[in-house]
Amino acid sequence: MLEFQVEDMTCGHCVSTITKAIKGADANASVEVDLAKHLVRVEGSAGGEEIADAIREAGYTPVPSK
Ligand SMILES: [Cu+2]
Repeated sequence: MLEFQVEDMTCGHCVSTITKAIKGADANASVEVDLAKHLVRVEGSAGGEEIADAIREAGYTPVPSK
């Protein structure tokens, strides 16, 4: 499982943008978001860099936390 801290993810719109971006990089990924803690958890086949790039391209700043 991959986990990212995304401090600039602040509302439901951010959550859906980020979720879509991750699924664009890995269609079968399961994405779990804890908005209050600004955490994004991803279970899938893509690597951490690939997922981080997708989040960055969506305009957010992921910091790997695991
Ligand atoms: Cu937002």
